[in-house]
Amino acid sequence: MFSLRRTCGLQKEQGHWCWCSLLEPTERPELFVMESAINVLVSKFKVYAGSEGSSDTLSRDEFYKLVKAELSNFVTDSADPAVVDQLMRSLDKNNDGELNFLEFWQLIGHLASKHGGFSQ
Ligand SMILES: [Ca+2]
Ligand SMILES: [Ca+2]
Repeated sequence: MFSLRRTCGLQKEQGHWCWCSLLEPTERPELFVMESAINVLVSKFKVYAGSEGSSDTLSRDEFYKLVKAELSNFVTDSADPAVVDQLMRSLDKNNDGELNFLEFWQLIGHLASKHGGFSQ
């Protein structure tokens, strides 16, 4: 399994050398899988954050929907609004009532660590 990496380089096109972007094969499947995982997290965040108010942050309702639909196996009592409220307050470091991506990312780190059996 391999992926394609975009680089810049000199390439001969129609008899002339030009500076173009090239696609090169790279054999780094592990990195590719991790990059895909990051892509999924970012695009899911954007989908939920984009439903109301600022598209860069999750409102309480957006966060509630995301947790319920996407993280219900990892977040205990994810259907309980009080639990999700408490969780949101613990992540909302600047206390603006919204979660930006980095505030949200703390939850992913915490869940991943717990899932992997690492000490907290
Ligand atoms: Ca939003
Ligand atoms: Ca915030």
